[in-house]
Amino acid sequence: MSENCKKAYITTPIYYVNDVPHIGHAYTTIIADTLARYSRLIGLDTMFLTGTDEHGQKIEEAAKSRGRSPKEYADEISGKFKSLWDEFDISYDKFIRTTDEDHKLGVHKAFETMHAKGDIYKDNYEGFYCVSCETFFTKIQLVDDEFCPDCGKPTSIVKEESYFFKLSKYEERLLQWYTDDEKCILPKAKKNEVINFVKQGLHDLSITRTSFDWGVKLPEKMNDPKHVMYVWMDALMNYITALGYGKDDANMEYWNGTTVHLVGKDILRFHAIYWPAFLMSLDLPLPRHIGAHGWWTRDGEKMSKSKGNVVDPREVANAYGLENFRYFLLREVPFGQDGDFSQKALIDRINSDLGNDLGNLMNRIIGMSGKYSNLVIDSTNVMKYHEKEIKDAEAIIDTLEPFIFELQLNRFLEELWKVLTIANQSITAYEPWAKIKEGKEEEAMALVALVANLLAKVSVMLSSVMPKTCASISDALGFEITPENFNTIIKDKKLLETFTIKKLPALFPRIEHEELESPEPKVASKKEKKAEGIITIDQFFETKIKIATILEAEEVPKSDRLLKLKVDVGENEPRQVIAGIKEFYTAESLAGTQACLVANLKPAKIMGLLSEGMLLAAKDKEGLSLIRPESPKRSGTKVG
Ligand code: ME8
Repeated sequence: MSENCKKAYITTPIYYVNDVPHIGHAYTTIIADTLARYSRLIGLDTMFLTGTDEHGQKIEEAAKSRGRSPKEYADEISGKFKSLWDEFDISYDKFIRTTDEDHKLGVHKAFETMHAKGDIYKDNYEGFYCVSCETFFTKIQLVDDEFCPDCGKPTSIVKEESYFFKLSKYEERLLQWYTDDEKCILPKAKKNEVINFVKQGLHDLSITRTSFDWGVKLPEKMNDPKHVMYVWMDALMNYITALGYGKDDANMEYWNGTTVHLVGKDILRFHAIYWPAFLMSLDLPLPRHIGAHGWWTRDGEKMSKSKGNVVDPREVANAYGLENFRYFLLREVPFGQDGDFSQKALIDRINSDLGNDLGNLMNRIIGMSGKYSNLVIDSTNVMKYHEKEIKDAEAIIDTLEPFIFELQLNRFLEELWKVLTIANQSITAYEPWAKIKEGKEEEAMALVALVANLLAKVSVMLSSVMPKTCASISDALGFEITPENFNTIIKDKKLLETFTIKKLPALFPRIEHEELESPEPKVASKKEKKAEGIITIDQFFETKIKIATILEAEEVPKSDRLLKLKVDVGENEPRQVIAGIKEFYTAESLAGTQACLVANLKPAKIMGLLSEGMLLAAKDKEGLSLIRPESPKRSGTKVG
C-alpha cells in the first residue's frame, strides 16, 4: 500500500448464517482486523466491513429443518456472529446483512446496469447444484456422477429457466488483469490456480433461480417475479452496497482507495473470477488484493460438526486469552497454507514467543530499573553505547510494512521478533548487573533504556495484532499507541523521553501442558497396542456416538432389509442413514423415535444410496432392538 493512498477498505467474507462462528471464521476476521488496525495506525482513512450472508437455498433449508422462518433464523445466527466479533473487540466499521433493504437496492442496481449493458440474458439452465456450497456444476465435474467435488455431499439436478451473466465475455480481460497486476491475488500459488482455471474456459454464469424463494427478487422493471438472485450474485455485491452503491454512494470513495478482500481458499474462485468480472461489467475499479488463506484443520481433518471436531474460538480465547489466540493464529501458519490446530502448539507459542521473548523482557527492565534507577529510564546515552543495536532494529522495522499488506503476517511477526532477539541478546552480552558492580552505572542505565526503546518499537508494531497487551506495554513505558506516536517512534525513529516505568503484572503467565483440561488424544504406546482387545479410553472416544432423532423413514425399493432414514443429530442439515432393520421395524413405527448413531463413520453407499452413519442395535435370536435413550434426549447429544 503506497503512502499516497489515503483510503483503505478491508473486508471479510460475509458468513453464512447456517452455522455458528468457528475458528475458521475467527481466523479470517482476525486477519482483517489486524490489517484494519494497522491501516488506521499508519494514518489511512480505513473502512472495515464484515457481515452475514443470509439468503439462498442452504439457509432456507436450514431454517425449515428447525421449524423457523428464514428471517427469524437469520436474525438469530447473524446476532451470534455480531456478538462474537464484539466480544473479540473486532474493530469493524460496518456489519452488513444481505437482508438489509439498502443492500437489496444495490443488488437491483447492479442487475439493471449489467442487463442494460447486454451482459445478462435469459435461457434455460440444466446441470447440478450443491446446496451446501451454493455452487453449480456440470456432470463431468462431479465425483461418481453425483457428489460435489468441493464438499463431497450429493448434488441435485437443476433444470430451470435462468438469467445468465456473460462471464465468458470477460475471460480475456480477467487473464490480462492477473498478468498485469502481480499482486491482485495472494499468495501467488493461489493466483496460478485461478489462472489455470480460467484458461480452461469460462461458461456463462446462471445468476437467478426459480425453484426456491429466499433471496433478492429481480428488479420490478424486469417483470419476472418468479426469479430470485443466485446467492453469490447477491452476496458479492455486499462489498459495494455497504458503501452505499444503489442508494446514495455515500462511501463509494473507499472503493476507489485500496481494497483488500480477505477470503478462505474455498471461496477464492467466486472472488477472483466472478467478482472482478461483475465489477468490469459495472465499470468499477478492481480490488487491490484478494488474499486467500488456507484451511484450519483439527488433527489433520477438515472441521465439521458431524465429526464433532470443531474448534470453538470463544472457548480457546477464554481459556488462553484472546490476544494470545490472535498471535497464535497469525504466527503459526504461513498465509495461504493449511494449519492444524493443536492446544500444544498454542501453549508452546504462548510460553515461548510471548512469555520468554516478550513478557520476560518487560519484567527484566522493570526489575533492573527498579534496582538501579528507582524505575526512571533515560534514553540520553542509548546512542552512545548502543547505536548498532538501534540501527539494526530500525533496519528490521523498516522492512515490515509490506508483510502486512501482502498478508504475510507470520513473516511480519517472525521479523518483528528479531527485534526482541536483539534486546534479549544485548542483556546477555552487556550484563548490566556486572556493569553496576564495576561502577559503570551509565552503561547499565543505557542498556536498560535500549531495551525499553526496543520494546516501545515492538509494542507499536505489534499493536494491530495484540492491541490491549501492547497498550499495557506502552502505558508502562509512558506513551500511548496513536498514529502520531507511530510517526514519532517508528517513522521518525525518535527515542523515548525520560519516563518512570510502571510496574506490570506478568503479561504471559506460564501455562503447563498438564493443565490442559482436555488433553489431545495420545498415540497408543507399543505396550498398549500389545494388550489385545483392550483399548484405551482415548481409543473408545474416537468413536463418536450421538443421539439421533428419526425424522422420516421409508422403505428402500427392491430391498428386503433396508430402510432409508432421515435423522437429526443436531447439525444444520439432517443426515441420511441406510439401515438394515426392515425385518424388525416398520418405517411408520420409527418416525419421531430416537436411537444411538455412530456419527463419525466414513459415509458409504449402500445400494447406491449415501449412508452417513450407523444406528447401534443389539441382535439375538429373539430379534433386533435399536439402542435408544431411556428418556428423550436433545438430538446430537453425545453418548459415552
Ligand atoms: O462462504 N479454516 O460463507 P461461510 C479457515 N457466505 N477458514 C475457514 C474455515 C476453516 N476451517 N471454515 C470457514 C461463505 N472459514 C459465503 C461468503 S462472501 C461474498 C460470501 C472461513 O460462512 C473462510 O474465510 O461458508 C471461508 O472463506 C469463510 O469462512 C466461509 O464462510
